Amino acid sequence: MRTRYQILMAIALVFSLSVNADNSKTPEPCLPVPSPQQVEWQRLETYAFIHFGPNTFTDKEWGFGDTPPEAFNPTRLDCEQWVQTVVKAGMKGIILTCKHHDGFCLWHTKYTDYSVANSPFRRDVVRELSDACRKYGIKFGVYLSPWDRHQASYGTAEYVTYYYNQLEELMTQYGDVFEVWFDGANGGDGWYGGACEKREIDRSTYYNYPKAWGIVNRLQPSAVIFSDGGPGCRWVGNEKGFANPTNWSFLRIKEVYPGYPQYEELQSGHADGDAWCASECNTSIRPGWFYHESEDDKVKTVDELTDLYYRSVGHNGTFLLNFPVDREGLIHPTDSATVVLWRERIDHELGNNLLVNAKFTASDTRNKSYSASMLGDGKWDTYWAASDEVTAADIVIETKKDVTLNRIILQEYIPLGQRVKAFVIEYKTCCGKWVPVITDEETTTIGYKRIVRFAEKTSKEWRIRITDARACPCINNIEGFYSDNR
Ligand code: FUL
Repeated sequence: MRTRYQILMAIALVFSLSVNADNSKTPEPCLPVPSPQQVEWQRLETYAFIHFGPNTFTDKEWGFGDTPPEAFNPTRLDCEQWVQTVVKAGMKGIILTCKHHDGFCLWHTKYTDYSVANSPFRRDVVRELSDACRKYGIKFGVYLSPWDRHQASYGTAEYVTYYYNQLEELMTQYGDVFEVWFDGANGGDGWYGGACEKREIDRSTYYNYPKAWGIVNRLQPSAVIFSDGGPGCRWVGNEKGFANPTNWSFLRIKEVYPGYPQYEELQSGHADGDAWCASECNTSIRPGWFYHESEDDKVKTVDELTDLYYRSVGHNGTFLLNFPVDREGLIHPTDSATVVLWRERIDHELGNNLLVNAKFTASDTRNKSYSASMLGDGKWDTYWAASDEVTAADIVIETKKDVTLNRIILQEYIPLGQRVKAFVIEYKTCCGKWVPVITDEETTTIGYKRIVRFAEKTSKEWRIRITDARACPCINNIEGFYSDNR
């Protein structure tokens, strides 16, 4: 039995909704919302990682910091070859391990002798890569390992100052930086400088990350800061390159820090998070992050990479694919050939939008500026929106002739937040019945981009039923494709 109080509250709620709803206006943002930098970052969709350093020459993944600089001696290093490969693979930026856990610096830093400047190679790799990125019009990003197994001061306050100084060098001397990577593998125990010695640090406080992030914000205001818990973007909680189909771009931001133990949560984000922090799905094209000759025949296949694209970009994340540069200083030919073929595959699968001339109508439309016809116009900043009080609505798509589809792309207009909680894709059968398509993934969140693969169906009428949302849905794009690769 409802109490009189509950009934009065329900009436008050309905009344206040109808008083506040003003459907002649732009929808109110549904908090949390992304910053303009976060939106631009997510629209990059795919970009590359490069792991390169002494480990390349010693066949290790985690160097102890005791490899002499003489070991670093690539014979044909060519950053333009890296960038050209990445550009051909349709990726929009490169993040370089300027310093990995072994502490060796790939730039001419004034704070340590342990750098390329004292190797036979001598050249400043960070300079050459950042110049090449500018030349070819792609973005440059920085990975600077907080953990350092070379510096004798590691574990003391002196090291943290050293770390900030290095960050400052990288943020001021190499032009614009689009992303800065704060690795969650940030030390505590193990080998240092070749000695088996433990230095306990408290991962959540030692590095004073807010201070480091302040340096980035001051010197590179448009850079997005990556760590397990953002603040710009978050690790996705695995190193396999995928996000869960249900993927919120939110975190309970105060709970998560680099090295956060409950990292599996990051695969879906926090549905009740209070800050915008979308996921970046990182993985390597080979089993290791660094080059090992023994992995030359273990490069991921085009099929595997394509699947990961659907489960990263197509699950509301970005895709950060690593290339272990080899001992010559080049991206290995197998890796570069594979990644270029991968992009051709994606363009083949998602290049021909069969809904481009379709008619879109919606069961509810906020006002004529937000008409469903916007859904097919290919523009980023026009969108269909429902009325304020509507959190479930249908979009019907009609094509002139029958089309066969097995992929649908849906996008929310994220500057106003991530809203959709559940949806269903349907097609109309020849006897006029709406039937859901068969997919093995849950159809819950959409976010910046959701790509649903399903068993192919042929129809002239399709329907996207948004069955639940945090606020009135705002969708800016719907596309449909047929791929002969099921
Ligand atoms: C991890 C590191 O420990 C690996 O060596 C690699 O750099 C990967 C991208 O992040 O946390």
